[in-house]
Amino acid sequence: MPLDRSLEERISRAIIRGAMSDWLKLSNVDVVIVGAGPSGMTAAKYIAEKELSTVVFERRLSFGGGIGGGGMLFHKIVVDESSIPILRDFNVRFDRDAEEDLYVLDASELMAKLAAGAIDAGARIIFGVNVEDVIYRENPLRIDGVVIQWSAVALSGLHVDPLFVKSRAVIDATGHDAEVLRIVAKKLPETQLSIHGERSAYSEVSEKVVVERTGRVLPGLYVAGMSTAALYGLPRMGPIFSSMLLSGKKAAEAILRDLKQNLE
Ligand code: 48F
Repeated sequence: MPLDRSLEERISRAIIRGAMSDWLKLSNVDVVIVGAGPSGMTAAKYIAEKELSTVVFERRLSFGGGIGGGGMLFHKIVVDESSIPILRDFNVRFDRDAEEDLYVLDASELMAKLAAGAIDAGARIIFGVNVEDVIYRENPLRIDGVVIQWSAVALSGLHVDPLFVKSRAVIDATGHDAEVLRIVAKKLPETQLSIHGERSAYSEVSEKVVVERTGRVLPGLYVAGMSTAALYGLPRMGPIFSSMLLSGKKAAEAILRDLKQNLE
């Protein structure tokens, strides 16, 4: 090794080598999760801990999605008891509300620990990457991966061709806009997918039906979190997060089941 390399040169070489080594592995993974919000990070942990290669692409430079804003910027969110086992899996602390049958937790702790849980299970969370399209195959039709671009390029408006990531399953965990599903509905009309758009708030119903409808949308394509409400025209629920955690876990279970079947 030349001894005369400056620290600046060595910094660059280490970053480039580390990134390229990771990206070579990321070009073909078992599962791509789009969006590092609560549903995406929950799904990531439960998939990755079963030894499937799992990457979460997040267009922002931070994880958490809608968690960080708490309830109208108050730093708390709530859950009901249905998601307590998931909070325990991620080691998230919570308090029972003094009067209501609800549990209260810090938004910052939930963000940090969902991310830590996913990463410790072996998932990669890659920031600053926008998923702008999917890869598909025909006869039979299936989603075969995603098309990605740096968020900074998307924001710049420059015409730069993207790159591809092949995967056996893709989860749309992009939240209220259901971005991946919208692209598929528009560009692959033969899927007959239509996005109904989420309805106004009805938390009690929404918390149940979002979880019920979570799962496979097409071969290779799954939905979790608020994308589910957007897809099926379900009501929103506001800053109660049980359904986001349960939905992420349910999407993970659906993928684990389907991918296991494919291997048999
Ligand atoms: O919105 P978000 O938190 O989705 P979620 O998991 O949870 C919803 C709740 O936060 C809350 C709620 C529940 O009570 O109503 O809003 O359904 O996280 C979605 C993440 O996906 C990223 C986005 O930046 C956010 O962090 N995202 C969205 N579109 C893309 C994307 C895209 N095309 N490529 C990459 N990341």
